[in-house]
Amino acid sequence: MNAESTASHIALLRQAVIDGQAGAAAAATRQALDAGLPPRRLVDEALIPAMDEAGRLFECGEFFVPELLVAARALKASQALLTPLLAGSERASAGRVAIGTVKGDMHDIGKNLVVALLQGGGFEVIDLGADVPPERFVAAVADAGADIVGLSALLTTTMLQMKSTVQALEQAGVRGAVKVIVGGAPVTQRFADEIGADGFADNAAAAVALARRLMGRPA
Ligand code: B1M
Repeated sequence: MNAESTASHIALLRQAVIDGQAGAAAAATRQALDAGLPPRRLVDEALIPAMDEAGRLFECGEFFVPELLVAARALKASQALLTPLLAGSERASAGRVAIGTVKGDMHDIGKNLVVALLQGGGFEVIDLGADVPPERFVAAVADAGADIVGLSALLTTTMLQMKSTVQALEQAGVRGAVKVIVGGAPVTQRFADEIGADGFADNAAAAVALARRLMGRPA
């Protein structure tokens, strides 16, 4: 496929997401995959830039929450087709990760990408969803034996829940049994250090490399 055709597949998908057209986003994804574009390229060059653009339009007052919601729905229509391809077929053996977006926070697109790539990296993933209170993370360690807890937050207000979750793990006496990794747009390495997390990753691929390192495996 030539560069022009690749660019046009990517532009079509990106625009369908920004416009909140779920059907068009799914169709553009299928066409791009049929044309041989790798799923990771569609995520990195169409889906993430589309949400960044939606965020920019929201910030400058051209988009409101309903537009963000339909854009997110369109992205998920594409993501549903890409996730099984990203997750691959490697047998889960690298470790067990319980992951969720913290309490009060409904943003789950980035977390879902981290889930897909962790699965692709051979991890068994317990996806707790969004708006997850600290006690559910504690239960995932105490009852389900998670080796790693993954916390995602997209709001400067909810990232404080990461600290509450680390404290809840300490209070439940299970902090020593688990590694905590954190990520999401407002989260930084400095914040991760401040709250006593074991690691920070600023994108989904880096989260997999970090999880592997924490499990004593080569990244
Ligand atoms: Co909201 N929202 N939103 N939103 N939203 C942001 C985050 C915001 C930056 C937009 C803006 O103002 N420019 C802003 C936050 C401001 C702040 O706190 N400083 C904001 C706001 C204000 C809000 C509301 C308060 C709006 C309102 O109601 N007035 C509200 C809050 C609702 C709530 O959660 N309680 C709200 C609602 C929503 C929707 C529901 C409409 C929708 C979410 C739909 C969904 O997720 N199901 C939405 C969206 C879509 C966005 C933007 C536009 C896009 C987020 C996204 O999906 N990015 C966002 C603006 C932006 O980020 N550009 C915005 C793409 C995604 C792939 O990236 O999630 O960063 P990201 O994930 C990356 C990395 O961060 C990392 O890997 C991922 C892949 O590379 N990563 C991890 C993520 N988690 C990780 C965990 C790890 C490791 C890495 O380890 C465990």
